[in-house]
Amino acid sequence: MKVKNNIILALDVMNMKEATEICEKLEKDLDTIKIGYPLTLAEGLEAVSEIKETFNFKVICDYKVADIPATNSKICNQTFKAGADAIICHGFVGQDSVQACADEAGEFNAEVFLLTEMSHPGAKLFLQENADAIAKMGVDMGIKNYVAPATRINRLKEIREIVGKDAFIISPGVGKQGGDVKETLTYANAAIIGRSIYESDDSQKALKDFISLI
Ligand code: NUP
Repeated sequence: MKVKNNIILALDVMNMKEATEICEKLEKDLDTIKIGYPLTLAEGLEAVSEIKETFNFKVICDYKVADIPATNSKICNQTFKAGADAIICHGFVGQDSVQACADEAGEFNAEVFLLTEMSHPGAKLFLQENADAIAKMGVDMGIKNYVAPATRINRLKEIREIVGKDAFIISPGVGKQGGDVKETLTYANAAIIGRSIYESDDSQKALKDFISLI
């Protein structure tokens, strides 16, 4: 995946009106948007189709898919049918569940991002000790895209070492969660940034400020 200015906007607003206004303001400097449960549960999966129809954005659906393979297939099927270019799935559920997502993505010429370690403090409790194994599993499976934390640069670096230089890593946790954009992009291909941009009084300036730091 190619990401303009190496920044992906996490569009976690709760209605389409706000989502559209932000997209209009930022479309010159962005080409990739991440939509998660907040907007999807508020507005339905149509939020994905609407963004795809209105803007020239790639859309990554952050549904952290984490179910049995049969259910994962159905979740991915609906998401890709709505027009998503990629979906984020959890790795802790194991190879068969991730493979179900990858297979469905293959049917739609779409992509899967494998979530390794999450960015919030609570990820240290259970996820961190298994994150390297999750990343290794992804490599063994031929997964090319990963999500790894901007909040713990050493862990981002270690996960980069496991997945290799050709893998595509997107990294959440820049800004509000404390991660630094420049440092993050030393190891990640793109930073995912949400609240620091869309909660700003001047979201255009907030985005440009991040871009100027890169
Ligand atoms: O480990 C993760 N951390 C994280 O923050 C995996 C994620 N997918 N996210 C998402 O990235 C989170 O749900 C939100 O959509 C975005 C970060 O947003 P913000 O902290 O910049 O507002």
